[in-house]
Amino acid sequence: MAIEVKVPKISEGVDTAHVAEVLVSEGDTIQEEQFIIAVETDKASVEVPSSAGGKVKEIKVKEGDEVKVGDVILVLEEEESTAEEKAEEESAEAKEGKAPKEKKPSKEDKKEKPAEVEAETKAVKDKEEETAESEKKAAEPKEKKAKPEKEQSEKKAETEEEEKNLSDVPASPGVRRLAREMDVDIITVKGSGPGGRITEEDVKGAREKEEEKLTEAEKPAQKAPKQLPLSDFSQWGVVERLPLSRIRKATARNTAASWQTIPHVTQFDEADISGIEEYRQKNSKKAEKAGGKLTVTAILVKVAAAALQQFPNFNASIDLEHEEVILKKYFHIGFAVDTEAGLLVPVIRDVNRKTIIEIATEISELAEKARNQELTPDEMQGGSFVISNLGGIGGTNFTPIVYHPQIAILGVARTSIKPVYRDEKFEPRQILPLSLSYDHRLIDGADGARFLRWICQALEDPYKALLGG
Ligand code: CAO
Repeated sequence: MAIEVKVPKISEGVDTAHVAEVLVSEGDTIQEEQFIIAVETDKASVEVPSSAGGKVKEIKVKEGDEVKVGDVILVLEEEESTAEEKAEEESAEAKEGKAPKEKKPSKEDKKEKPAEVEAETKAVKDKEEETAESEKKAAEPKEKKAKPEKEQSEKKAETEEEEKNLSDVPASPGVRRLAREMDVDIITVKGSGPGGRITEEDVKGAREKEEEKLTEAEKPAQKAPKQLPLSDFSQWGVVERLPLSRIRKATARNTAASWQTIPHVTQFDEADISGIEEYRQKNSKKAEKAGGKLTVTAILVKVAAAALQQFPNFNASIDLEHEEVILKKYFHIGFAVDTEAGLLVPVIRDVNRKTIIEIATEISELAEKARNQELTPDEMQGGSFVISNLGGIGGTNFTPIVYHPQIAILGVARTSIKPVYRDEKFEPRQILPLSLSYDHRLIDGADGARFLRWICQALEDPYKALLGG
């Protein structure tokens, strides 16, 4: 069902405002009370909360628009299972005297979700699980559900009060956002700006005061702020603030979640690809005829799929919640594409069933689509391993970040000609530097080294790989 979220009454005697910032994007799933736009009036800057939760289907306003009370801000699609339904279920269970069930993954849950969603969901779950409190909570719902109506009306009154108070707080949307990010209750902050306006410095000061109050034992348990405080750079020179693009925001979220939750190790090795280079030259025309370009990336995609077949733990995900390893019996490989809009990772499916020429053609098509921002979400989902080739640009090596919920990623640096001692003499050979970053929770160092060595040997002696060596 579609729900329209409209501009609420902003403050006494004010009917119109300018949209200063749109805080959500189409496709986002938002909660009731989540801030969706920031508006500015002659009197104040206010962040407007959503009157309902659901998936954002359409955003009807943009920055700079003038809006008036009652205008539609966005259209939501109601989520299938609302929080209320879940609460009812839990309440029914509590009535029957059952402890709330551990939520079993549904069919939908089991489907591979985009890494972005999974990374966020997992990070939240991990935090919840880490506290011993969560176990205690499992025994509590019965008592809590005994007075739901009273609680609901109290909560509503609290929210209304908060909303009213928030709209009175003299602070810009940027300062409000900083307060949220730093977990500072902006209502309690005393403004030092003109007319009592709250500045960034006031928020940072309030955060510092909060932290000073904590005992050493309490400090580690605090929620880490999304970012460390920033200075006012304009004190040292001219600065410009630009909004982060959607892709940049997703990359920032994903890489940070991966970095924080996956204990990374990176293994380095080198492959002599002189033979592969000969093969590439010989077959380049054939690939061109098929509409592709026979690059080292295409060959690596094929070799990586063969390596994943040999080492199933690398074609996996780790599920700590259920204490299981999920082995994937499919071989879908993503490859990083550098685009003007940012990093995108399209996925080639069933690589084990495709020829190198087919893979080369698909890489050319998907890379082109990525650069034109024409990839569909489906074309970026379901990968179980990623190859990131920076060799066309340069570099001797690098440490890629694992693409959560995968287990490993292969980094490819620039091929160079090096003297290699063979048959009692030095020969100029084409050497490809490779790096493998992997999740140490599932992969031990020896296995990481074996996996990467296997890839190097398959590049140096493809027949061995074909024969299952
Ligand atoms: N060493 C030396 N040269 C290399 C190379 C390597 N490892 N990899 C590619 N090249 C060369 C190619 O042979 C080609 O040379 P010619 O133009 O002379 O034929 C040139 O670099 C450009 O390659 P390409 O881009 O046409 O094709 P590709 O299949 O090698 O790469 C793609 C495709 C999509 C991987 C690449 O264009 C790209 O976007 N790379 C960046 C990936 C990235 O951003 N990774 C970082 C992610 S963050 O971890």
